[in-house]
Amino acid sequence: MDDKKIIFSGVQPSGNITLGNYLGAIKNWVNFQEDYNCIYAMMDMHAITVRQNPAELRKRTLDLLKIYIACGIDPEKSLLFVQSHVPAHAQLSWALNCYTYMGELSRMTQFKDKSARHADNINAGLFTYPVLMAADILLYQADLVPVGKDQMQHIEITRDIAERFNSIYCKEGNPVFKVPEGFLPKSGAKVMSLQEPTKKMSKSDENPKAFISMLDDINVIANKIKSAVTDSEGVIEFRPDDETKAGINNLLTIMAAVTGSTEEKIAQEFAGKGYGDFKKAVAEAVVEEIKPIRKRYDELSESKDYLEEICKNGAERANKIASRTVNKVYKKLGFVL
Ligand code: AQP
Repeated sequence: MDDKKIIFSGVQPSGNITLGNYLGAIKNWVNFQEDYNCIYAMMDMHAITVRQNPAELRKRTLDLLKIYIACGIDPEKSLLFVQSHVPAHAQLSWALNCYTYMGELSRMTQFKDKSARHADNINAGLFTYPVLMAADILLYQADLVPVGKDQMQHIEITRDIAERFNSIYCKEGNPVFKVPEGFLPKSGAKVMSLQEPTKKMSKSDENPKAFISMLDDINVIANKIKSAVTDSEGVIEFRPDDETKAGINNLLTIMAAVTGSTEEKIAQEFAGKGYGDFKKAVAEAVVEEIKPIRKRYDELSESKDYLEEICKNGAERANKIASRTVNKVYKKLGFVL
């Protein structure tokens, strides 16, 4: 490996990828590829913390790889792999479980949200999800983890676990784990639901009108934006601290993230215009962004062998890097090697 810094990130194939996943994470991954060693995974092991249909999970995992590539992740530049192809994730996760406290895990917002939404299946995996995520990141000695805002709490606990482990076992310096930093995009770090704009846009939302899937039909995307919940004030202004403007704030954020402008500038451009015109413009901008991605995605659907080859090569390379970290950890723990 050269001396470039390391980026690690991933998405779980727990549903069709949303505009939120794209703007909060994947879109930003593309830009890192020149200056960093980038590692991006399909996080299928995380997806089973809620019940999945096996055939759909298998399909969505490969669909996710197609989306990564269609969005501009280049398999020649970035290391792409399926999480379950690398046993070290489960191995390190178990070890780190023994260095993570119940109290820390019970404070995690995602655990609280998901256990409320899946009250019939509050499994141990849902509770220890952040430990597996810590293992994902620490295995590759990542410097930077580009994520959406909802995952920042999990980056914090990853840092705590890494620092704790290092302080117990690496007193003489030479830490086992690099302590990673989270990285948020300027706009789009938290894209909200189109129907309940005080809630995050999620791919597992039961209401399909609440989220835009990157695989939605182009007309469906435009219609979902046009029927997004706003307010009755009729004023296009960016007021991030005003909950009554959550719908308009969200559309401004989406437009800013897609165009590379800022919410304030866009609000100025649309000052005095009606919500109908504004929604139409947001829909057009989003469709323009997604259209070429869809085209490339459809082309990739014809290239099964190419995708399988990427997964195979990715798994080989990832296994090599990850098993090095697991060996270091096992040695520190006192396991017989
Ligand atoms: N609404 C969002 N806005 C911005 N970023 C988002 N991310 C998720 N939702 C938004 C970011 O996308 C990356 C991948 O997320 P994930 O699939 O690993 O898990 P998640 O955060 O739980 O995403 P979802 O869509 O809400 O999935 P479900 O419904 O299965 O729980 C992460 O970087 C995340 O921050």
